[in-house]
Amino acid sequence: MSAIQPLNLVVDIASGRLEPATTVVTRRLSDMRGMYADAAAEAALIERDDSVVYEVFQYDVPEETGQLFVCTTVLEPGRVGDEYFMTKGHYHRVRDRAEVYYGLRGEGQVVLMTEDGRCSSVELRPGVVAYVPPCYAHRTVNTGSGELVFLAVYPGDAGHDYESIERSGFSARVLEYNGSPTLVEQEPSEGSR
Ligand code: M6P
Ligand code: ZN
Repeated sequence: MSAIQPLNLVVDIASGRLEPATTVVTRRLSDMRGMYADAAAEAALIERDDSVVYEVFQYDVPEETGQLFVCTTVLEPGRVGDEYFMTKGHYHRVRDRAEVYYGLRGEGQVVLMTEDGRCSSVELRPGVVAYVPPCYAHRTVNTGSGELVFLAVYPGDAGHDYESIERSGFSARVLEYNGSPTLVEQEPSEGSR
């Protein structure tokens, strides 16, 4: 790829799209099979309409130290059983690469997990920055009734490690509990499916 020249990127808050975006990723429920706790509810929803859960609009840069990827994510509202719609989640392939999320519309949480499996969460809403420190797995959850839209910036050489999450999951999930989003620890057996 040729060197990136200085440029402006524009976020359309209404649609959540980043312009220009050179990569657009669309993930449906069927692309996330096995990630939600309630397998029966997940299968039923996929059977019914296999809805889009989220889209990512990214401006690609060379995958090199010193570069920064910029992208927006539009995460739809919804639930699989009691569990709110969420992103797949990942570690960075180069573990010690951090990331910043900036909330633009809607409400949600970023679930963070250390490599030894300790989970916590931080808020995401308009005007709020969520800081993902080096070495943490991260997943975004939409706990609101409208779309969750946020901007993310992360190092060009970070990469995505989805396999570790597909193998072991997150050790906590955000579930609706008595009407409120609650971070619930999972049994180790479930986390290590
Ligand atoms: C954020 C960033 C992206 C990521 C996207 C969706 O925008 O962290 O790098 O791709 O969320 O998350 P995931 O890749 O885990 O599906
Ligand atoms: Zn990341």
